[in-house]
Amino acid sequence: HEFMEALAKAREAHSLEHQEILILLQARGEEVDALSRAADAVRAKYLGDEVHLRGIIEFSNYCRRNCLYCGLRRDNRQLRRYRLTPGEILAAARKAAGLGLPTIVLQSGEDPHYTAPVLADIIRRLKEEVGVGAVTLSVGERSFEDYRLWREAGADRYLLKHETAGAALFARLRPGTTLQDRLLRLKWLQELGYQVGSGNIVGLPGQSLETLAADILLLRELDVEMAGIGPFIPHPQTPLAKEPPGELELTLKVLAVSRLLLPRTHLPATTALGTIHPAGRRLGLCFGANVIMPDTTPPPYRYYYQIYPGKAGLHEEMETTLVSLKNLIFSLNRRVGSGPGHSPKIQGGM
Ligand code: MET
Repeated sequence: HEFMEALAKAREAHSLEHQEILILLQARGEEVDALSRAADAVRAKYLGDEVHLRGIIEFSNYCRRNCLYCGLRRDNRQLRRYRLTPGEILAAARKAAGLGLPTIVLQSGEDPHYTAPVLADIIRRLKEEVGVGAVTLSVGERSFEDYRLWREAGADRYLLKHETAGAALFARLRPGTTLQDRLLRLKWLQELGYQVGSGNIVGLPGQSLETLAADILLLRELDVEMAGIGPFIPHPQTPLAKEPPGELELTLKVLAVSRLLLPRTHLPATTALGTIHPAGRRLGLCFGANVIMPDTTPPPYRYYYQIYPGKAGLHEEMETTLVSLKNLIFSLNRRVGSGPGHSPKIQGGM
């Protein structure tokens, strides 16, 4: 009863109090189905049936950070490190474009080796030489000047997940960094005119449902254009190796509530979701997601980009992955997005 009231309010007003979010996150059995149906209806109403594909190029797994949950952390001496040259990055983007992926995400660990001008030059060439429809950056915390230079070079979007809205948990899991600093950067990126993506990890050790409700409210407050929501997956070469992974159902509930409260925000069915369960991505698309980000990092590097182990589709050819993703999209009576798939929230967006 309480549940149905909160769900109806979310579906109609796209606004909930912390307490009401908690009620939805505690959905069980048929309530979970009702949550999925509501999120799917809001997705269809505001974003239509297009599922946007974004090719992700993971161009370096060097990282100066030491995040407890991440396999790329600097104390992981067992990981083979790599960096793609600008030429390799451009070649990977050309291949992605040839396979029909209109936009590219450049992601890496926090690797100061790529100075701001070097990355700016790559961005410029991606737009001018390769003709990439939109370039998204996801290279972590840098200076305002760096972000400005990249924006001027033609970068359109920036992904910087807030990871967790629990400030104490954040500081514990990301030594030497603070939530406040991360949020400041999200503000800078918005000021610079990026389409900004954030997001959070579900099932982190020490996280509560209250923290997850705060995550969703923070995404809403930030009014992000994108939000990546995926389960925690323990990596064997990290201090969190023995912790249990985030649960599929809880991740789906966080995704669905986010869709209800952020009706026009792009939400990916994350690779992490597809990694903890074989139907994870399909379920994500049924719980409000409208984006998929296939890995377009060339082998063998892709294998070494181990944020978490067992990444879905790791050993497949890109062609094979795309065929199965398109089949998945068609099987849900959805369509593959055409064009750059800009946020409907920005001018000139669809
Ligand atoms: N290092 C970047 C960040 O923290 C990209 C994702 S983490 C591998 O946002």
